Amino acid sequence: MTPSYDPDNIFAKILRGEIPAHKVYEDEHTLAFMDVMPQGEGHTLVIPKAPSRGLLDAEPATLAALIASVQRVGRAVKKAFQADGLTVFQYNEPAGGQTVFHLHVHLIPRREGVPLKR
Ligand code: DGP
Repeated sequence: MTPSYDPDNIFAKILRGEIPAHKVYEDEHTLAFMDVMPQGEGHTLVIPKAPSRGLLDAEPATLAALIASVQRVGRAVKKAFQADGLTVFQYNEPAGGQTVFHLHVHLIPRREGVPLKR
């Protein structure tokens, strides 16, 4: 069974302003900030403000707001880093690669011929 949402996760603390983050976009429902362990230049995370653990427990309205921000932030980071493309991915639960248990989407601007760091 999937554990319930833990309000002490690191992204919830960023949302509450308890720990710092390099924020690049914010609206009523979402926040975007730079990843502290970037797999490429411009690696950005977009999160909903609603307390969802992952994709599978999120409300449809939360996902609608999230994907709209992913597109908006994705366009901006691709332009800002003069990228040729954009990689977007998202993990769920430890077996799925998730390490921070507040729903988040990774955005990495990509240049032709430049691999991700890991
Ligand atoms: P994952 O749960 O595997 O999708 O990855 C979580 C990502 O969050 C990972 O790329 C590193 C990043 N991260 C972890 N802790 C912090 C933090 O305190 N601040 C920021 N900005 N990013 C973090």
